[in-house]
Amino acid sequence: MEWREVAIISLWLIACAYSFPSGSDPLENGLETEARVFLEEYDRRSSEKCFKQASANWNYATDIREETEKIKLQESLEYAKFQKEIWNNITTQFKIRDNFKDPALVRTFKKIAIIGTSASALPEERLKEFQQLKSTMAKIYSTTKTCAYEDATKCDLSLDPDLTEIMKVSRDEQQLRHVWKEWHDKVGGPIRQYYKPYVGFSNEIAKSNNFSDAGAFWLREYESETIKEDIEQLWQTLKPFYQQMHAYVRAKLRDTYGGQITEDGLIPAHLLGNMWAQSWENIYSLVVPFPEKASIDVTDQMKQQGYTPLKMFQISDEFFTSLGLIPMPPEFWKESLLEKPKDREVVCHASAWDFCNRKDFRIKQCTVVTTEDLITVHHEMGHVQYYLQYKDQPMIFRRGANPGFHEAVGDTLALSVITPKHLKEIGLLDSSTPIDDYETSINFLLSMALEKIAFLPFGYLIDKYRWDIFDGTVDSVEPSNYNAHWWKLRREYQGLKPPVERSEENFDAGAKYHVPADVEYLRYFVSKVIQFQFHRSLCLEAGQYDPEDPRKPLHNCDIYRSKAAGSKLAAGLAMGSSRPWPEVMKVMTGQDKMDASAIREYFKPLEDWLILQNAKLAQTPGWQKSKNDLESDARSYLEQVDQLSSQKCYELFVAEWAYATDINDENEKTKLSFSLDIAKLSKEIWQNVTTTFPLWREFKDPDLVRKFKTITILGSAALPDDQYKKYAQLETDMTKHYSTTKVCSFKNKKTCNLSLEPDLIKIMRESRDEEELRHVWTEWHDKSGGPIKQTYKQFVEISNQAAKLNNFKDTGALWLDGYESETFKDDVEELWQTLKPLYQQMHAYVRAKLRNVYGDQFSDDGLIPAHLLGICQY
Ligand code: KAW
Ligand code: ZN
Repeated sequence: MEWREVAIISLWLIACAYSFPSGSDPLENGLETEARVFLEEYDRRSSEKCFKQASANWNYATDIREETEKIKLQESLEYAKFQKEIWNNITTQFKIRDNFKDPALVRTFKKIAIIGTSASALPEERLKEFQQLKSTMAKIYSTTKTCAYEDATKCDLSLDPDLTEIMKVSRDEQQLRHVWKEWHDKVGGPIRQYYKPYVGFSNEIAKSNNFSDAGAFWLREYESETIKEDIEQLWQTLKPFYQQMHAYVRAKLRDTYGGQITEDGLIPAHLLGNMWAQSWENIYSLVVPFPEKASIDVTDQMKQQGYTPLKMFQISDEFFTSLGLIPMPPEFWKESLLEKPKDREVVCHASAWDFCNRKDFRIKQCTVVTTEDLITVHHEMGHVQYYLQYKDQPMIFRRGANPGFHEAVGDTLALSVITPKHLKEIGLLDSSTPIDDYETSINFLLSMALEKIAFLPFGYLIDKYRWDIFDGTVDSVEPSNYNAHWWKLRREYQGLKPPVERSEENFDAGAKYHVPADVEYLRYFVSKVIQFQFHRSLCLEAGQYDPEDPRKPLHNCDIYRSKAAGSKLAAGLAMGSSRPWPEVMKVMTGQDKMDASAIREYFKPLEDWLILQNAKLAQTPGWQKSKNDLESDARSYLEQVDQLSSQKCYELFVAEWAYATDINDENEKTKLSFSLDIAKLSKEIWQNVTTTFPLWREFKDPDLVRKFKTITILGSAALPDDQYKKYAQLETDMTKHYSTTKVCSFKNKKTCNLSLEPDLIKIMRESRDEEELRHVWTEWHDKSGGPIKQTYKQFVEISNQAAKLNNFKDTGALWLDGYESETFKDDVEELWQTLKPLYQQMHAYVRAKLRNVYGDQFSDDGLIPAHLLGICQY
């Protein structure tokens, strides 16, 4: 992108008319006056340097050769030297630049300083290495050829136009798969080795500018602290609509590709009419809602009418000027490259150029006569229109209000151009075709959504991916999972899967232009949202849209020939980046925020139709998560559960403690209600787990599986609420009875207030009076055990019922499960058998000794009466 930065930095001077406005404040600090003089000189020099560099870049991009590459690299180093020099001057001469009174001056210096720091971040040798690295990646992308499906020896197919065309028109799954694989293997693969060093260089430069990494450095252009959150929120608002589209398209693709669409709900990435599955308008014919009604694919018409690339640009220019906007200057028509030359290699990916001399603006595009390219032509023309509108700004402000604005200009106009109404007007749609009926509108809106809505997750994930690489998230997980992470995001956001097996030999992100070309991509996501805000505002201005009038819906609006709309647009564009973007947006739309309401409104009839249609076709929007994603979701779910249940557990224990230390009705009630609460919570968790993570047993992380095992064994909480209540009451009744049973004294039969602890225990321990011991033993067993026999029976029944709900045969089996061993019962038996002889020796010895004390109590059977052993319970 260095040439564009050049374009932005230069040209500030040349004529006083557009030089930096001099301060009118007579008290202005002398340094500020000096600063203005400095800036004028800077502007003059930088525009010259920019022109030189842009020319060298152009010569390379329109004729890829070693020689042109060498010159391009030399010029970019020259330019960096100049930036370094400026940086040194600024830091020595204008140390207090942040305290200038004129805020425009402060803004200017801030922007120049960043460019300067970037150039100074690396010593010349390393900068050269970095530039070479980028050039190599971009060259691989632009010059790679692939082999044909029908003929493995024919290996001269380029992306533009060959592969793009096949991806667009072929419905042969094998051929599509072949083309997809060829491109991704042959471009992504070789780029992979350069990408890591590229990331290192990029981060180094970002850090020298006090940004945490290159991702944060890119985001600075949006001048907002909350940009990441704002984007995420926009995506969340639009995601349900995307998922409806995805479900509908998936169902339709099944009709064509049958078995390719599998249970997991993911769409294979080669079936969507585009190499990156980034927009899907090329499969319109496979998914058209009302085939008998009109469609806006006017490619055939264009061909029939003998359209050429030049004609497409003229049509676009005419639309711009119809709004009172600036026509393309003669230099544009003379110097632009609008078709792919046959005699040399060029960078075919479209771009729009500013040569920083206020005269020379060009487009380079390997234009093909299709509807899709007609839109791209408008897109590129939008960039040039922006250049023309802000050409009188100081160089440093000759930039989009933010990168998304630059991408949105041409697209905004194209929203009018592509309406059936406009296509009729320019003779691309037969004037007798009915277009005002519901079915035609749905056809039209679906074709638009295939371009705009399908694009959204792609527009978001490319930079999400690179943010994760720049900030180390990706490398820190595993040494090298660049490609796995790419497919993780492709799956998560777009609901796609690779058509063939991928590995870490591949680098599929590298097969998308902007990755090797080092172009930030969030701009296109932003553009897709804000172009509808611009469209709505311009349509209101043109009187073409009325929210109250159903005959004037937003999607039918065509601003053609509206000077009012044109001047509103121009007012915003002419500001360049001289003010923060919310101010510019305010000028253009009256709003100062990005907002999805316009795009939602535009597509509202289609969204409603899709919801209904999916319901009819029994299509559930969404797709299966990958095991890894499920595992990390599961992990965070468990963390939540842990927090919640430790809180609940604490409350229950407080209540149980209160009850155990003061048995009364009130405390009993509280305790029971807390335990019911916990049982309900456990059940809810169990239900969530079984619906959200039904396959938790297959998780890779054994720790996670263990945790799930624990929380999915509910114990008594598995009982239905009323049964659980009964169970808890029975348990409380029994333990209460045990704890509160009183018995009568042996010595004084009328005293009946002896408790187990300490009274009975003491007697059992200390008394040697056989009759007293027998009395106490009998009293305790009769009074504590006897009355709960019925309760216990019920308790056994209900607790077995709970065990069964947990898939155990009875409560005993559930208890044993806690020992996590299949052989536990046998193991215990074996232990017992080992210890039994010792026990029997003890028994015989104690029996002999006891016989000395209680002689007549012992009979021949060898048994010891249970009340003579000192402890009550035996
Ligand atoms: C798209 C955009 C509009 C309409 C349909 C579309 N389909 C897909 C996209 C997004 C994206 C893509 O192809 O993935 N579109 C482009 O890349 C169009 C090319 C560009 O005009 O955006 C071009 C890209 C570029 C950037 C930097 C160096 C080289 C090429 N951007 C510019 O020319 C440009 C001009 C002025 C300011 C900023 C960028
Ligand atoms: Zn663009």
